[in-house]
Amino acid sequence: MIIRQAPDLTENDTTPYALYQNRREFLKLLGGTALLGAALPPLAWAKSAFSTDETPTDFEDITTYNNFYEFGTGKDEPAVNAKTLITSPWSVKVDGECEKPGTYTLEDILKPHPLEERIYRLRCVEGWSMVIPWQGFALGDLLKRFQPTSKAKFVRFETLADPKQMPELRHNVLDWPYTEGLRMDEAMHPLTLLATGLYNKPLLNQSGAPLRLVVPWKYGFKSIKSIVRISFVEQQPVSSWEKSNAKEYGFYSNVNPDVDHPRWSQYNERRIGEFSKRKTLMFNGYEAQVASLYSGMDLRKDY
Ligand SMILES: Nc1nc2c(c(=O)[nH]1)N[C@H]1C(S)=C(S)[C@@H](COP(=O)(O)O)O[C@H]1N2
Ligand SMILES: [Mo]
Repeated sequence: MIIRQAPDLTENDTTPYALYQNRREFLKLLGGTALLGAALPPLAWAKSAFSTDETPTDFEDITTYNNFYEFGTGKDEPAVNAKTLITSPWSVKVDGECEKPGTYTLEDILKPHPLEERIYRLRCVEGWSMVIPWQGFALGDLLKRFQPTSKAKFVRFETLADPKQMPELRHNVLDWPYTEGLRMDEAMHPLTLLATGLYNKPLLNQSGAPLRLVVPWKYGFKSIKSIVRISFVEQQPVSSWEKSNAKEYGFYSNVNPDVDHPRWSQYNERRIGEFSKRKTLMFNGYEAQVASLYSGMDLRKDY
């Protein structure tokens, strides 16, 4: 087993927002939607100390093999159906236990935050995984701006729920809006990312445009897409998955090869694009960085 050293947290290797803005201007010059999927000149993204050096999964696989139940439960459906999602204008409602609640435009949200590249493993609870080169910034840097009070023990997130844009909302597969939550220290952890792009392109709708969470040491379903609401709360929130089946989906949902899902083993995983299976790593390989968050907890009970 490969044991990675914990990265140097003080290393500052981010891409300035100005550079990102220039790039956006540049992309506009090249001309709108024709660009999607086209080869783009590489931007000198500084690679985060948090990035894995494993080979990223193909762009095609990352953007056509998805879970986004609002657009259908088939893996191929979000890429086809999510075209109806309107991502501009976009705003995020911030409420609950904080000094600066309000409704913020996407521009307000993004402006002060330099984007950086983070190449992360993503492990779905169903037993497949990918390696995704995200662009984004630490969620904690955003949350601090809203000045959470001492009562804020958890953060709750909601995805947009608009039946006009999301065909699957007609069916009660899950309790909409899709809801997720993190403990405050998990939300503030420097690995926890708000992603705005992948492979140097703005997120496609199926990937959770314009803003999605990425919590790489937890099963993929914690990484909620197309976020429209962030709430600071005192009580542990109940996610859509926990509500649908609490025995199978707990609040923590840390990747853990020693704790099986009630209906299948979590011992190994299939990396999309690969044939043979590989062993699943504790905390999805981020043990050195996050194990201390759970010291003293029984991870069989708090699954
Ligand atoms: N709103 C919303 N977010 C979601 C989901 C979803 O169905 N709806 N699926 C989750 C699951 S189960 C996984 S594995 C990841 C998949 O992300 P990807 O499609 O970008 O690989 O998104 C998560 N976020
Ligand atoms: Mo998943």
